[in-house]
Amino acid sequence: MVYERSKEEEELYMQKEFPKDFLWGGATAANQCEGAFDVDGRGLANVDVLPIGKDRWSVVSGERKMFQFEEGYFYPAKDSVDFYHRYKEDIALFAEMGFKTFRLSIGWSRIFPKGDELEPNEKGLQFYENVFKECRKYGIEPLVTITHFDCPMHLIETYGGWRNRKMLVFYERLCRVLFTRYKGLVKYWITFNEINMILHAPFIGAGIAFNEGENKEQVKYQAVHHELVSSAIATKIAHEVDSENKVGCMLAAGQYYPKTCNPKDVWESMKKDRETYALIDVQARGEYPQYVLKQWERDGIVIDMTEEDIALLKQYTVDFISFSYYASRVAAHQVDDKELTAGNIFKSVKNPYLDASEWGWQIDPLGFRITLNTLWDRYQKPLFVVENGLGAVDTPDERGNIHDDYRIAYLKDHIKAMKDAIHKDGVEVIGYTTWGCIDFVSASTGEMKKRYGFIYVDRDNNGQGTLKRTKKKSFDWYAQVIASNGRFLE
Ligand code: BGP
Repeated sequence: MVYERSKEEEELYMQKEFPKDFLWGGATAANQCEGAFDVDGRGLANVDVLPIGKDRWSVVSGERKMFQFEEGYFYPAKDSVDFYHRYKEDIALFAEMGFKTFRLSIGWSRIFPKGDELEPNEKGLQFYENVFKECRKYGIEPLVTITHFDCPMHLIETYGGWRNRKMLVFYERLCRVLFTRYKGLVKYWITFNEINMILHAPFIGAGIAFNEGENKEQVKYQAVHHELVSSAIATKIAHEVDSENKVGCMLAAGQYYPKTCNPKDVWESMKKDRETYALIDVQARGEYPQYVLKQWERDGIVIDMTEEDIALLKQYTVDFISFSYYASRVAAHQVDDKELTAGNIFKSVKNPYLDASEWGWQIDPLGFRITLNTLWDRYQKPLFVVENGLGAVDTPDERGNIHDDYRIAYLKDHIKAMKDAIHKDGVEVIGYTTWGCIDFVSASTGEMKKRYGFIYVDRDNNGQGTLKRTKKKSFDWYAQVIASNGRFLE
């Protein structure tokens, strides 16, 4: 669906830029780009033992315990695209596009290989210090996700991951080390990537693998509580260590539309949206919303929560709200499986008014504007779009060039929609990092084939390839968008 505008809107649109210090850039995640899974002391992590193929989802969802590499499986994150050894080359390319910011995440088991050590692994700390200094060399502001699904396997096998309150100690230790070591190098932090993902993919959201017969909702929400308190503690420490620090929460967003005006469908879409926002309500407002407490009552969920927890949540709310947007979704009170389409982990009823990507993710730039407005209305805190992009099959032509006009079209329409949210709706947006600014491993499928980058990487789903980096057509296009601060969008 092309983002339509009236003539006068187009006129107004073309005159305006984005805010003066708007943070344009691109986003990555350690587990999807670094590779070097066992280099310089890095310990085994949950994100390493996710195989590509049909069994991946059972591991991601915590239904199947796969705590080690097993015969007969391929694990794409072991090497991925080797950002660990090639970060200088990659950051130079990001700088060539004019990035103002670069989003990356910390591999927890690089800093604490087992997770419960008292002292960090210096080689891990040195790696990220080198990366941040490389960014600053080009005037690029690092935007650091402390946990982008990573959890050391030792913490999972010994303590059960985030279901165990001891994780508050280990995560606080990690944060204190990061904030102290990188003071002056990093000031934008995100505590947990897509914290709502824990409700759908608990093994990557919270290092949870379920035991036979246990109450999964009880386990998930207790783990959620531990992460929310940890996020508040991280916010407290970040501000104590450096008053310059800005801490954000992060959710996988995308407005739910009711399938019809039947009040039952509208109610269903409101419930699904609340599922998306519930945890952010806590991180942004400082307390659990009544609808969550009532749901726990109905479902017999009893959370171990102390007075101190409640006080921490209340006092240390976030400075900004960051989120991923790929697609809007559709909810209905009665759903027939054949109506469903794919989406970022969450299934959605197919929207007949929208086109979809090759992976079935619906393309809805106006939905992006709607989601921006909903989040702004709900929280009235600065918004940071930290993931938006199109996963597509990019095929080099006979000369090795990639003509990803489809990706340019997707990004152009979404940036236009974001611009309207800012200039016509008054939404405060501080930055935009496209997802997967360089090709690497897909989180949901483990594929290399599902490419998001402005930079093509020669590697296939089986790990074959030279890892050679090649600029796509969208590389120069995005460089112009940034250079013109959003005026150029043709
Ligand atoms: C989000 C994750 C990212 C990224 C993105 C795209 O859930 O925060 O890690 O992977 O989804 O999804 P995919 O890689 O499955 O196409």
